[in-house]
Amino acid sequence: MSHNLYQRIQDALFAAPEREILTLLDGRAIQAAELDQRVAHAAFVLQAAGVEPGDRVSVQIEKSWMNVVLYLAVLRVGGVYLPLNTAYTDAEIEYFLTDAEPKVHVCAESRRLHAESLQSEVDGLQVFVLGDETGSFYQAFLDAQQTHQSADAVVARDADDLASILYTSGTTGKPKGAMITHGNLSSNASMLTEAWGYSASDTLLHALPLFHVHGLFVALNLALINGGPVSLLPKFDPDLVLDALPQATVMMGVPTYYTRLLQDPRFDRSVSGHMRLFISGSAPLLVETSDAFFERTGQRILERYGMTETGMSCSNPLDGERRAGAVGPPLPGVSVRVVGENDDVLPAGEIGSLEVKGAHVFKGYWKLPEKTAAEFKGDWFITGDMATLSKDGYVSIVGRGKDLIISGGLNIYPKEIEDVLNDQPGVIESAVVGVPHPDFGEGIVAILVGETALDMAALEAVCREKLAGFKVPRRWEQLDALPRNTMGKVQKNLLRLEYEDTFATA
Ligand code: MLC
Ligand code: AMP
Repeated sequence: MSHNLYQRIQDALFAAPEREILTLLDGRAIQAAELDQRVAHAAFVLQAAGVEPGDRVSVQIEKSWMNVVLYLAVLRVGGVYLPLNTAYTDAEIEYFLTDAEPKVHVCAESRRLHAESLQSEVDGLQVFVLGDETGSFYQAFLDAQQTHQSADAVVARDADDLASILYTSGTTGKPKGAMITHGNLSSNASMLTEAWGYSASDTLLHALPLFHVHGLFVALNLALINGGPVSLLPKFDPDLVLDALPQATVMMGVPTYYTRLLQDPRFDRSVSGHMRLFISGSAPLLVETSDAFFERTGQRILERYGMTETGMSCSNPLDGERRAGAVGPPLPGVSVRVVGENDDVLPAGEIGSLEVKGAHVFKGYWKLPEKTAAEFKGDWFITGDMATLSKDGYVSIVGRGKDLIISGGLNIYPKEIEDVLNDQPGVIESAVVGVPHPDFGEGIVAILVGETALDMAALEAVCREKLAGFKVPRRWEQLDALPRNTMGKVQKNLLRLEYEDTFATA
């Protein structure tokens, strides 16, 4: 039996071939059987480009129906899908492509020349362009459609075979490729189906980007393995969401989506009352946001918890108490434990490091066996999050063991920014911290020590050139020295306190 996730999706599509499975902003809709046919044509293009099972296909494009088709086509041919945030700079892309060595890279026309310049570094790399129904990949797809050329078979895959590599940064500063298997994706989608009562009669309002776990694997996979329609929005925008809500039953988002919706007086019970479920994740949902949402709509947002390496691990219940400030019990098939500094499993209520175990846990980091080994204890994966487990089995994320900022649901590792800053002339050292931000949850502050007065505008320009825009600090400060403890470690907690009001009125 093949464990290719696409096989499961195809079975669901064929169960109701005429169902409008993808509905688009311009009013067009793609029926289920038609989606499978388009996937087969795109798969033909990939195979014609030489993509074989196990080959990586990296993708940095704007969200569109063709992006969905491309993702599914990569699964269908047994390739490894490697999505990249559209905000990543050329410098960041160079790192990902030379590390992952894809056979095919698909990007926007504006990124083509840079991608082609990497062909000398990445053996056999082919570059395609895909815009909004434009570009060489789209043209090849249309040609395949017109000449009736398709890759009809879904390539057989084992549960342990790779379906995707998602890069996630780390405290060492360099992003690591998390290797995610067909079995990981399939088991996580099954868990969520059960936990959230998801079915073909749900319509998903899809406003998330398609290049991270949340939009791609939690949202899209869940809807598609159930054969449920997806209302595909190009991005999160309150106007678009309000237009799409009447047709939807389920919405997923990062907390920023919900705080922004709450700022819109049009968002009330009359537009949300019919919804079955609002789900939040990727960053902590503040109790005050959860309560304000409940007051406005009469519905409690269901908060869940996960990460790139594991997919989803915990969720508040569909029925039963959705506890604000907690992420709920582990999902079916997931085990969790909270451990102390001596590796002892802690009793209920005590704060410790959260570890998870289950079929959803990834296979390891791409080309980094030692790093992989360091983050596992046997089958237990060390999440790097600090948590408590209540007597009745609810997990609460209370902090991070890792030095991580989460802004608008996007992870930012301070080390990556500090490395860039520390390399600049005149900079002696730097510390980057996240402080409360009313829109993004956390906003970034850079604190520097310089040989002389530093030119912050110039430093910001360097960051913009090297790092995606969402990683660029929004406040810049110079100090004579960074606060350190007796061990010489920078006391970021003091810096966070000092600058905590920075964005209070943002
Ligand atoms: C954009 N900007 C951000 C930002 N997003 N700044 C900080 N944090 C963010 N998240 C900056 C841009 O750099 C730009 O600034 C300016 O905001 C406008 O850009 P934009 O693209 O027009 O912004 P906007 O559309 O408002 O996007 C904000 C957002 C988006 C919150 C809607 O970031 C978003 O959809 N976030 C979701 C991310 C996500 O999918 N996370 C899941 C990860 S998976 P400038 O100055 O550069 O021009 C995961 C696991 C799990 O964590 O559990 O799910
Ligand atoms: P990523 O590495 O991008 O997949 O981000 C995963 C991290 O996001 C987790 O390790 C947590 O720190 C954080 N996260 C995800 N969901 C939640 C949540 N509901 N509450 C708090 N933190 C969360």
